[in-house]
Amino acid sequence: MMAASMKINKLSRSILDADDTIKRKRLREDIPVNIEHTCTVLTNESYSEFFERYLMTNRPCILPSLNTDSWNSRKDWTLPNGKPNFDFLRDAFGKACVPVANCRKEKYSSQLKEEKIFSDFLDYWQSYIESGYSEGMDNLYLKDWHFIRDFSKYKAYEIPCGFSSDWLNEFWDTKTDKDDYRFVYMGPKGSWTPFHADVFRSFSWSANICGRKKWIFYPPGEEENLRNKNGHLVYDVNSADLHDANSYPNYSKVKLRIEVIQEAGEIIYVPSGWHHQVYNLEDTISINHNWLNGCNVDICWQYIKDNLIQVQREIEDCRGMEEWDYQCQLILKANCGIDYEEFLQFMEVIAIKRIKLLRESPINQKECGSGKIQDVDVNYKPNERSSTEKPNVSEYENSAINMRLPSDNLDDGQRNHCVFDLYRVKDILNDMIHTPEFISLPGCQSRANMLITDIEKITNSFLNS
Ligand SMILES: O=C(O)CCC(=O)C(=O)O
Ligand SMILES: [Fe+2]
Repeated sequence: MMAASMKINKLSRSILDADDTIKRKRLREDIPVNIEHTCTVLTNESYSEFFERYLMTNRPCILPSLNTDSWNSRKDWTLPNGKPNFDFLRDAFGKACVPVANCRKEKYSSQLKEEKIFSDFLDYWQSYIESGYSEGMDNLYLKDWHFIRDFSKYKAYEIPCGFSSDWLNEFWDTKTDKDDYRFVYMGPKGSWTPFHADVFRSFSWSANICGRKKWIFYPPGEEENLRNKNGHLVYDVNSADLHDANSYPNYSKVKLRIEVIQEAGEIIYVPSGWHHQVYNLEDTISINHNWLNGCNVDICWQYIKDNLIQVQREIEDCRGMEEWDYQCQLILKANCGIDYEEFLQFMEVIAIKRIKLLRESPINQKECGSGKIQDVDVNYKPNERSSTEKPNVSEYENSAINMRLPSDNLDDGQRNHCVFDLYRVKDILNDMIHTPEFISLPGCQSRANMLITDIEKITNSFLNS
């Protein structure tokens, strides 16, 4: 099992100066018509620039293979000719149970999926290659394999520093019903992923261990033109159906579609809410993560609120029923994977870790409180809290989020990052406490208010120092 970890990188102070920076920087007018191939090697030194240039602006880019050249997976999983090393993969991981999609079979607007033993999948893949990718055979795609969860001791890769502010995995690692958003994909030439945007409208990054992918992107908002008359998103953006104006009445309004090829070793960064469809142009293996942080948490929160509105519409006819709001939250959790109370827990976990870090590492010990707090590792399990219990900072400090905190005192750049994160959480909390469905949840309003007060206390002492 992988211990939860958080890495705090350095952010320049300028990020804290303009309060509206994020939304201002995401303006639709300056969406590029091409995906930039940067030469950025993601290091501690380039972190702040990458953060401001791509994460805050929510613009995609492709990063060079220098970022993955040292990964074990690139050495062990591939042959010198760039093809997958089937023998290594079979010996090392053959017994694992893996999710496999059938790219030729659509079911409920996604690909039909089944579980397979990994060595059987590899046998299939090799025979498909030997058949010359016969049309008569299925095209199977291993996807969404929680590889790190299954093989945590094998260090397949290192998370590139530009992607390390990852609240999503940081939070999910603290939960008892652990889940994560760290995946391996393996598919033969011609395998593909239908049109979608990522879970919770998170970011994703995807690194090609071997092979090549073609990505087709539509910037946020453009997907509205790719819905049929019933409001369903098209499954395949290359389908001829789109040209039938009766079925897809808004297709002619599409302004921008961007295609890009990602080569072996390169990493693509997929921003929040950018819908995409992906093809493997060769036998391809990739590693990807979904992640969220202060740059896109507002997009995620808006997405959850929009989902609740949809749920409310669906069960409008029983609005008079007892516990209608509660039922809506249950359906929201089922549809979306999270409900309002859990989203509050998410914000609490993220904020309280940072408050703790700033308290442990104050610039001015007298102003900021008690100075060094002991490292603790006890039993806090966020999802066991009943919604009426109020959290407080000390409760989280005495908690078993087995976290790997920076061992030394934070430097200025890391403190800036914590403050940036806390500002972003505070923005969300301020929106929550003005949302009627949130206010009506027992105990949540006071928890949010308490956290806002704690955040203000620590960030004000930081700014005044
Ligand atoms: O590589 C693929 O087939 C899909 C990957 C994807 O959708 C993503 O990384 O967001
Ligand atoms: Fe995706």
